[in-house]
Amino acid sequence: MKEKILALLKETNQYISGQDLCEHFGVSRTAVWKAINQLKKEGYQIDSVQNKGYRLVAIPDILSEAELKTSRNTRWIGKNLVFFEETDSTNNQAKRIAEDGAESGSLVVADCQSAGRGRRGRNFSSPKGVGIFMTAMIRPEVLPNQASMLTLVSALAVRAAIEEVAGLKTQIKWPNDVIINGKKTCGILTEMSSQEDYINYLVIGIGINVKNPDFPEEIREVATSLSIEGVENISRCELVWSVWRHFENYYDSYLKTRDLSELEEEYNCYLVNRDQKVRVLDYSNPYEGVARGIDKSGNLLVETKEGIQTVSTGEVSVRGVYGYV
Ligand code: BT5
Repeated sequence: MKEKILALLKETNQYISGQDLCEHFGVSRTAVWKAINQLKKEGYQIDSVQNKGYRLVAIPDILSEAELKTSRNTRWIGKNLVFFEETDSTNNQAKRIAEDGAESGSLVVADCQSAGRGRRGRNFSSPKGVGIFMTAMIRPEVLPNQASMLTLVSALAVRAAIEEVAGLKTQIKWPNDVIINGKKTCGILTEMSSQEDYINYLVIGIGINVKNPDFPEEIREVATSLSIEGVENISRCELVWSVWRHFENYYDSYLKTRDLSELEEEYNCYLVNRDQKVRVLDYSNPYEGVARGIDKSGNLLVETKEGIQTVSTGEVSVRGVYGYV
């Protein structure tokens, strides 16, 4: 009921009387009153005027199931939405629903995570009320070895969304970080369940620091948020859907060729360490070179004295020679 009333208030943008709401939804006055009170408690500013009714005055930044569902403007991602105030990891939840047969495009969103994960068991800081932690589960009809490129596709989508919603210029640190002024504002973790030549499902987990005023000591040097970069008042819901709208478009381009032929040029424009010295942390054999950009399979091309080395995702980390980027 709460969600339906919210949707109607958003749509009309005028006073609607309690009586009209009762009739429209076929419920009692008390039910309407309860729903309105719940919405107010969540932070919606609703004007109630006797003889006129209710009007939605302002929507604060609320990450909730009702707000997400009433603001979705994607084509297919998030039609099936699962929301948690808190969960261990949205990637774990997305895998659970995938195993239970959820449809491709299902989206899990959380306001905070108790066990947010990065790559290779690293931790991803996921405090309450300030960030976005979300995972889309898709069942792409591509080969397992074509799937890691979707991390790069997602990074493009996050970059475009941050520019659209916050007006901030961002760059991408290959393969999976979105960077503002040399610091990380978003990390992406793609995981897959596959057989030899078949993907059961893929989960794309995205964590964005939106309103974090500060970070734990151990990541203070490398992390930033959109508010630290000067943009307050961001609607996290708007940013969620902007990411997935952009993702849908980039994903269409990717599916045409099942590689990054159409996207490689754009990705390279935003690559933070293009033409910079990087250190490739290949465990057995670390080396330095100059990053030249990605190829159409999403590999990073690193020029060394021995020639161009092709670095594939998952195997190694790349660091700037003088710091994080
Ligand atoms: C990542 O790994 O950056 C992938 C992060 C993916 C997080 C999302 S949130 C939704 C979904 N659910 C999950 O459980 N995960 C996904 P990696 O490249 O390995 O980077 C991890 C490193 O980033 C850490 O070792 C820290 O140095 C740093 N870090 C941790 N938390 C951070 C944060 N909030 N912002 C910026 N850097 C952070």
